[in-house]
Amino acid sequence: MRYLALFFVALFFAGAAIAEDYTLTIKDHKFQPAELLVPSGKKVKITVKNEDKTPAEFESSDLDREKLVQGNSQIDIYVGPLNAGKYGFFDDFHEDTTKGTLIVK
Ligand SMILES: [Cu+2]
Repeated sequence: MRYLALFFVALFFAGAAIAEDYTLTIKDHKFQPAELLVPSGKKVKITVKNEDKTPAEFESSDLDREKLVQGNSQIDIYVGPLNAGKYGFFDDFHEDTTKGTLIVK
């Protein structure tokens, strides 16, 4: 019985460590959604799907991330646990049109 309780405690902490999944799509050189809402204090996995034919580079100095996304492909980015606030990001290859904000609440 005691071991069973320990098992559930371990399961609980394992669950807390698993990242929540979010998707960010790049289409026609725009991020969809332009504002992505994620929870504070949690590890977050963001899949960046590039539906354009041209490569993009997901970049954020706020999040300290920079990663190439080839055309018609996707990458995963892990961030957090983050404090509540707003974190800007953009496509370094199309900085004028392709930008967004990660809103952490
Ligand atoms: Cu860059």
